Amino acid sequence: MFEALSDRLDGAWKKLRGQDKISESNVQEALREVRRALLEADVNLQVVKNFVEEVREKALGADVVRGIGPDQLFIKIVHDELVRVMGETNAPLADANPSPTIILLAGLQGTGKTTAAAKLALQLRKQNRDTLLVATDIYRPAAIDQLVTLGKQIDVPVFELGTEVNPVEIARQGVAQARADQVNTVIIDTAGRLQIDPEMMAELARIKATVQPHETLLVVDAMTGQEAANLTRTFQEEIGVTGTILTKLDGDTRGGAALSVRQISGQPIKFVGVGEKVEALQPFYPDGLSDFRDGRCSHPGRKGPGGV
Ligand SMILES: Nc1nc2c(ncn2[C@@H]2O[C@H](COP(=O)(O)OP(=O)(O)OP(=O)(O)O)[C@@H](O)[C@H]2O)c(=O)[nH]1
Ligand SMILES: [Mg+2]
Repeated sequence: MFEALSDRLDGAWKKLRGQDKISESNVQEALREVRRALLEADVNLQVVKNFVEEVREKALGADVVRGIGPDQLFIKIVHDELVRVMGETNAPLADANPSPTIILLAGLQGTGKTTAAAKLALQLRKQNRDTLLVATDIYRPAAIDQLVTLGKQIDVPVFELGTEVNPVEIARQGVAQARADQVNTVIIDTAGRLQIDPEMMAELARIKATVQPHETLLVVDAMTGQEAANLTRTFQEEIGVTGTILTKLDGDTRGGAALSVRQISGQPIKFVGVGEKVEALQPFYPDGLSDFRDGRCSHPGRKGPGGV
């Protein structure tokens, strides 16, 4: 995901190669390259500013270690800062006791909520967790059918009450059903809107207040770029999220949304979507994200599933 970013970051290391130490003046140029690389990767401007400032302080305060050039030291500082911002390890999904674990999916239109609901159910099955999917999108005519079809495909039941019942009520009854059936996890799919819209937010807030989910996951399309930061902020302020699912990372994305979304929400990215198929969801491992491609970074970053 960050391949393009690490390519661009190469320019930053070059600024320090051959120097004998990191100084105010040479770090300035390297930082300018870092800033440019992040902006070109579509990381939000404010997030970039904070990031660069942190790296500057750490770079200037770093002790010189014999045998390690300033460029390598700088790579390590940038790497560590990326890992610090993104979190150290994978953040697992809640597993409530007593069950069911209640998961609410939220996000703008077309970001991949309905697909993610099915993908998540499939993931959970691998952990022997059975699920009930709940269809509350009564606004788009084919939305309920879409979830029902996905449910059939993966053999997971879907709770729906048609399009004439209020989404809050559908969610409430869906959770009651999961409880009665002693299902491990209930995943509530919700309607998306083109833009942040007060009605959508109010409805989501009502669903959340009613079902009291253990997880409220914001589904963000990685292609959203700069805007990802603003919408994350709004969802976080108005609804409150416990994590995000970043979708469409298989596309031509510059990956910067990951950094923005993580920083602004203050919550972990729990999964990434890497394709249209129901299998195409991976737990997100932040410590793998900044393995710089040319291998000069010695961090033993994890290249597991989702190691990007
Ligand atoms: N390439 C790719 N496509 C994806 C991914 N996730 C979802 N999609 C596609 O994105 C489109 C929208 O996905 P949906 O799951 O319907 O999105 P949604 O958020 O439920 O949309 P609304 O219900 O209209 O708000 C579909 O064509 C999906 O196949 C992904 O990770 N990669
Ligand atoms: Mg949908």
